[in-house]
Amino acid sequence: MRQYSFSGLSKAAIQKLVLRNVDANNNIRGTVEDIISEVKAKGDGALKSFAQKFDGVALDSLFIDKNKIDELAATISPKVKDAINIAYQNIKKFHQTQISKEEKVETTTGVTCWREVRAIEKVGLYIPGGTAVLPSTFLMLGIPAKIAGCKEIVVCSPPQKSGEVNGYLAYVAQLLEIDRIYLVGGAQAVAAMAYGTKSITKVDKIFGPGNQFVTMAKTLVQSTTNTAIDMPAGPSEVLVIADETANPVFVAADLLAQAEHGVDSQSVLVCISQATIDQTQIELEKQLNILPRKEIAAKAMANSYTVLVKDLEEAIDFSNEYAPEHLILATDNWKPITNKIINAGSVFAGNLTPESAGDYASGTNHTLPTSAYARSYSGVSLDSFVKKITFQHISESGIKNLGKTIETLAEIEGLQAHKNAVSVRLT
Ligand code: HSO
Ligand code: ZN
Repeated sequence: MRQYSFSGLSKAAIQKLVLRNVDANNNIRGTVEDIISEVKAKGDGALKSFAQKFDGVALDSLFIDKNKIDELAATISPKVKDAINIAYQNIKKFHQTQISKEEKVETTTGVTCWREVRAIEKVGLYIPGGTAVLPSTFLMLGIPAKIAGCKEIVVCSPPQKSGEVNGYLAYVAQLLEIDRIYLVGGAQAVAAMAYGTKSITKVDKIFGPGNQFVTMAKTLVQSTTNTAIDMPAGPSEVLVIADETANPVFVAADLLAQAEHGVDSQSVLVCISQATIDQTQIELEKQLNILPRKEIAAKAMANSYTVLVKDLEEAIDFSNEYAPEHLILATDNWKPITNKIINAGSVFAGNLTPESAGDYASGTNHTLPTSAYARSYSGVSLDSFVKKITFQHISESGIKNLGKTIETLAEIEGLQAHKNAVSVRLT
C-alpha cells in the first residue's frame, strides 16, 4: 500500500487522493448504448442472444419458475440454509424498524397536512452473478421490497453455465416467496427492466449493484425513461480508522475482504500509529498470499493506501473528505467519535465488528453509496422502496384563516388565477 502522512498533504493533495472512479465508465458508454438499443428493438430475442454471447448459454426460456426454484433450493445443505435463515431474520428485523407513520399536523386552524406511505408498485432487482454470485444481495433487496409491499418484484440474474441460477439464489427466492427469476444479466437486464419486453415487465425503479456495464446502463436509463434507480453504485470500498488499540491481524483481514471484491475496489487505512501501519502491512502480505482470489485482491491493494494521522479527530476529518461506502472504526475508543462522522455509507464500530457482518447477516443493508456519493445518498433501506405522498384538507374555518395569506402571495407573484382559486371560495 502506498503511504501518506496527513501533515504532509495539502488540501489539494487530499482532494486528489480521495478522488476515485471519475470517468471510469466513459469508455464503455458506447457498448452499453448499443446493448440498450438492441433490447429496445428486439426485446426477448435480444436477451436470448446476449445470454449466448456473454454468458455462453443457449436459453429455451428466459426465466425459471416456482417448480424449478423449489427443485434448485432443495439441493443446498442444511448448514447453508440455517445461515441464510439467520441472515434473513436479522435483516428483516432491522428493516421492519424502518416502518414509519407520521402524525397529521394542523398548521393553521382548519388546515391539516399529512403524509401517507405507498410502496413503489413495480421494482426490479438486479442480482450480480459474474465472478461471484451474491445471494446476500438478493436478501438485501428482496426483504425491504417485501416489507414495503411492492406489488411486482422482477428479479434478474445472469444464467450460470447450467442455464439456471445457483441453489442459493433459489433458496432466497423461496424465502421471499418470489416465484420467478429471469436469467438475464448485465446491461441487458437493466435495459429490459427499464423498457420492458414481452416477458419482462417495465418497472418503476431498478435496484442492485453490478459491474461497470450494469452501472452505466442504470445511469443511462434513468435519464431516458421514467424508471428510477437506487443509486449510482461503483466499485466497493472501505476506509478503516485505527488507533493503537486496533489489532493489525483484524485490520489486514478487513482491508482484504474489501479488496477481493474486484480489481477496482479500494481499501484505505487511516491510522494514528506508524507501528500499527507497519504491522498491518506485514499481516497483509501473509493473509493475501493464501487467498483464493489473491490475484484480484492484490490488484485492488495496489490501488489502495495508508494515511498516518496525529489523532482520531484528524482521522475522521480525512474520512469525511473521502466519504467511504464502509467505515470501520478499529478502536476501543469509538464512542466519542461517532458524532463527528458526517459522510459514510455504513459504520462498523469497534474492534470486533467486521464489515463482513453487515455484508451478510447483522441486519443492516449492504447496498450502499460508493465513490463519495455517501456525501449525499443513504444506503438502501425500506425508504428506498416507498414513496411518501403529501395530503391536505382545508375546512371552512381553514380557508378563512389562511385565504388572505395565499391571496397576497399569489398577488406578489403576479399569478391572478392562483389568487382567484382562493377568492372564489371566500365569497
Ligand atoms: N461489500 C459488498 C457487499 C457484499 N459483500 C456481498 C459480500 N457479499 C458491498 O457492500
Ligand atoms: Zn463485501
